[in-house]
Amino acid sequence: MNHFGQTRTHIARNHAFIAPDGHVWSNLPGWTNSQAAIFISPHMGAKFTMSQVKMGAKATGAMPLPGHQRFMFLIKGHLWFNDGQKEHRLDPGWFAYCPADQPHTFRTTKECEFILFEKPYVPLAGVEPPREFIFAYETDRPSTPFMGDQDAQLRLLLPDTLPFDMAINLFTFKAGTTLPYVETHIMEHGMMMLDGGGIYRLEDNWYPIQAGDVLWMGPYCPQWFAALGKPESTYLYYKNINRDAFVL
Ligand code: UGY
Ligand code: MN
Repeated sequence: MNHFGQTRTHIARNHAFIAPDGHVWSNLPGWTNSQAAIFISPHMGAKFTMSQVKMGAKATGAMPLPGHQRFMFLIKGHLWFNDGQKEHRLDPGWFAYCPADQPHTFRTTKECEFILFEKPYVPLAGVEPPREFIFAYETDRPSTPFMGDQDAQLRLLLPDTLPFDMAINLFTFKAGTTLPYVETHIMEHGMMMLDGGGIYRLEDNWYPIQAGDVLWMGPYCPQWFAALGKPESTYLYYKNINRDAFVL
């Protein structure tokens, strides 16, 4: 379908709404038979990257840059991930956390897709950085009501402890549920709507949002969400945490 110059995508100085109609896929250095759409990057002012990766059959991946950690969340197919000790099979809903500079490889037999976050690790004096890989399934993590609201359930996929400078969370809202207030905070977010949808407010813009849409919220971007029209809405999102404001 030709959209005659129309798109829902909107890139602002401190936030972005990225709809699937505009995705452009490109090769990743060192990877074979794989392509990525890099939604969020330092080129737009973010301090992390968020991409969707499609790996073809019999494809292989490469390490991130030195000092960079990585988080992979499977959305289609399956991936074989080797942490040097053993090979782990990751299916949709499974995720892998790779600490910075920990050697690993991964490969496919058939096609797969995942959401990839990468971030330079920010060391903290006196605290040992994470050294262990993490492999788990989303419901292996407990879900807790957000600020007491049973209809807004938050799942932290990574430990919220000082060695970790990033969080990746799943947030599930019953239809008609909202964030309790318009949040404005120093931390950034990169998020993808996985199920359902609603209305997302970013700064003074209001976006109808549905599964497959991606948002970047820069530092201090006022943000609010109302889930509409489906039994439940779930989004996956990144947040930088646990560091002094000057290096967060
Ligand atoms: O973790 C958060 O800041 C979360 N409540 N923000 C959001 O969902 N936009
Ligand atoms: Mn927030």
